[in-house]
Amino acid sequence: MIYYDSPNPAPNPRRVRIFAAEKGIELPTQMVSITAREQKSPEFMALNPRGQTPALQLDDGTVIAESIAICRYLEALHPAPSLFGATPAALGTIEMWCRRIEMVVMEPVGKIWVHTHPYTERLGLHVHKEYGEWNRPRLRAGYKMCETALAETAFIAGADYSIADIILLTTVDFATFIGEPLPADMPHLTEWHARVTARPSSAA
Ligand SMILES: N[C@@H](CCC(=O)N[C@@H](CS)C(=O)NCC(=O)O)C(=O)O
Repeated sequence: MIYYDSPNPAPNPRRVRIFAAEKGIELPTQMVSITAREQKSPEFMALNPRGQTPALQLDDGTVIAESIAICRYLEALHPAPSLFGATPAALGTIEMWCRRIEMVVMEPVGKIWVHTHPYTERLGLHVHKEYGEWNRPRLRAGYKMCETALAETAFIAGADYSIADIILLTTVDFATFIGEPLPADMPHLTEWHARVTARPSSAA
């Protein structure tokens, strides 16, 4: 098995590293440099036609790309501790939060990154500054949804730490890196961030 990884601040490969750390799984790793554009090399594109990290190549050659698909594979191999939910209700609630975070937090962060950040401008991507700016209040609204939920529960999908916390943590840290720190008027989200950052896995 080879895990094709990229260093921080890339948020998606970090999801898998945190997930593996929570489960105590060691992943034989090969680094792919995003700054050197190695993810767009013909060799890597043959593994993952999206030209993105992470990707996991199994011993029989099968390639699983998409961070959450890799985590699901690892969960099936190592069911305990369950991070996708051990009961039908937990499974549904965790999945709901994963989708919400992807759609209302990660999505605006990605748009702010691509459309306002000097790094992506240098890459010559198709940049629409106004659209990037329009996503800043969308991100705040996404954070507000999390803030309201975290007033009631220790973790984003309930009483237990889950994959949804991993998606939110990696997204928040990447947002901070691109100049969008957590809003100062969201104390529950700020406390949650300290709580999940205190876990040893967050160093991944
Ligand atoms: N939906 C994918 C997103 C993967 C992704 O956006 N990877 C970023 C690193 S965080 C990447 O490879 N960016 C470089 C590029 O798109 O060329 C996942 O969850 O794995």
